[in-house]
Amino acid sequence: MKHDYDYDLIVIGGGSGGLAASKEAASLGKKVCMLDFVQPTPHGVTWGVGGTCVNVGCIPKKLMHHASLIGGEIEDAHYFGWQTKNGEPLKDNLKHDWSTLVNYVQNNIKGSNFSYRALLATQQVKYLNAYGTFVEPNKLRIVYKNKKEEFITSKNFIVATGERPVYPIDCKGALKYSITSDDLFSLKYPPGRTLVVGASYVALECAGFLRGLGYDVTVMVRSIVLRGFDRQCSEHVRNYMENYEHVKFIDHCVMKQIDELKPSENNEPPLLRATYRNLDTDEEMTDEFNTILFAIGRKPCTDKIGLDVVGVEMDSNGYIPTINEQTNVPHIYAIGDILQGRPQLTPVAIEAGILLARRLFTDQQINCDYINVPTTVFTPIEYGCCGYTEEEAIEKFGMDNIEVYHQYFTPTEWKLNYYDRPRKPMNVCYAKVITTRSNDGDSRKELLLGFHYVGPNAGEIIQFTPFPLKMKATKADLDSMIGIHPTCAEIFTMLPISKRSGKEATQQG
Ligand code: FAD
Ligand code: NA7
Repeated sequence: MKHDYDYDLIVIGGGSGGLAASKEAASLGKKVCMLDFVQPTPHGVTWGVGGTCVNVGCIPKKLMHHASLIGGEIEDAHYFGWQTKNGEPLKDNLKHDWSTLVNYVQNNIKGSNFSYRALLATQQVKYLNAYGTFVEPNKLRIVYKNKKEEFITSKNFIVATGERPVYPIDCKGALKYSITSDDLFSLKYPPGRTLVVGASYVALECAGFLRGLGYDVTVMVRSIVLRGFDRQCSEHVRNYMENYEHVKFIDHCVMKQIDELKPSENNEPPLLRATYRNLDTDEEMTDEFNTILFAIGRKPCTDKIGLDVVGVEMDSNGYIPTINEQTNVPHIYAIGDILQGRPQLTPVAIEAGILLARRLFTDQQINCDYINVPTTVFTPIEYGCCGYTEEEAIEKFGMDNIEVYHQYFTPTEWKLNYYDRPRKPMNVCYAKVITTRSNDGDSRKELLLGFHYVGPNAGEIIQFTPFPLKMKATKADLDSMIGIHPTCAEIFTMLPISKRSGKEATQQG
């Protein structure tokens, strides 16, 4: 039976994955509609097309991280001869203005929203700023901001609705008085004394840049920092933040209640009282903060879009299991953060979206490869990694069958006057390569398994490490590379010391 659908493809969600899939399908001559609608945060914050990455994720986060790094550079500038016209150190004449940063960041975001809309128009993607819900297998109800309702149909669907931050269910006052990363990047007032609840990468990144901008920051950790990342590197990041950036950490505690002592007025932050509980002792404690930011995880936006009506299977947390992005309902696909067990990163959503569109509408049948996806945590000392963590390698291959090569080092740029550089001490950067172990010590038989790097420009350095991992290169291949001197990346070309040898792994000289 022939059906007359409105579109060949409807994409629900205009974030990293949805935009990429829509544009690719349209470029292949298909009739495509992309829906994107942002539900406001409890504080009424909303944003334009582009999804999490561009509006409330990667981009504003990286800009604010960079703002904090600039402060660090200015602190050190006098060792390099820079001073004010009166001959004073720049750092003594430094003050950060939150509203200037927020304004520029928001202008940048609005520029991106505008260019996405323009690109969608030129690429013939029908963009609707409306919320979509399945009502039949091939039919959506769409609702615009003004509550106007329409129905549209399509032969194929891609669900790319992403995630939103969760609030705790057991902390009184959280919804009313606290914020999440969805509010932070457009916050009207300077955050002031801040409590960040949560210890994963969103939490530590926000804590890191706020501290770098000069705010007093405390992180509340329920169990461990950076669950899922290499333990040694995660602890290294935490220790750096604690010892050299003076971020405070409260361990084994959870929030119980937030009370407002003074509301926000005239762009000044409010004053809040946090009541929290120690999980070991059950002791209850209170402290005062201007801002309480919850970064305790994110929830997939899959529960209110009629997936149950059309029979799309989800797990108990709302993530969608797929085989090559196809759900159990053959004409409904899913990409991005809502996928079960896939890395939740922008380039992953983009790659999956583009390849899926090509598979749907051309003969090209290349699947998205979710293995060896590199990532970076943009904390004050950055951490980039790709491949196995040390724990995963031990679990998979056994302690006796892996080798861990490592080295602490100091970037050349950090060496001037190092004894007087509180945030850039000697040998605080770290590199680690995990390999399989050869019985006879022949590095040509040591297969590379994982790269870990803690130091400046981690994202730039770790970006190329999937390549040797995908090519199944060996430690000998790595050793045969000649470095670029003087750089941080060259550390990976000179890692002779294995943990097993017990030799000192700090760089001399
Ligand atoms: P999203 O980008 O979230 O887009 C989903 C869109 O669908 C949203 O606009 C949503 O409003 C819309 N939508 C939802 N339901 C409907 C509906 N029913 N109808 C219409 N529209 C709907 N990743 C990195 O790679 N690098 C980073 O440095 C990085 N930093 C991050 C920092 C933060 C603070 C956060 C929160 C995330 C970060 N990420 C980072 C993760 C990255 O942002 C996500 O992996 C990526 O945005 C996922 O893309 P997506 O297409 O799945 O969903
Ligand atoms: P994650 O990675 O799910 O981490 C959540 C963090 O919050 C983690 O440290 C949790 O600790 C902690 N958590 C969870 N619930 C609570 C409560 N109730 N109280 C205190 N602490 C809690 O979430 P993120 O938001 O950081 O990142 C999600 C994805 O978004 C990420 O993959 C990026 O791609 C973007 P735990 O270890 O469970 O004790």
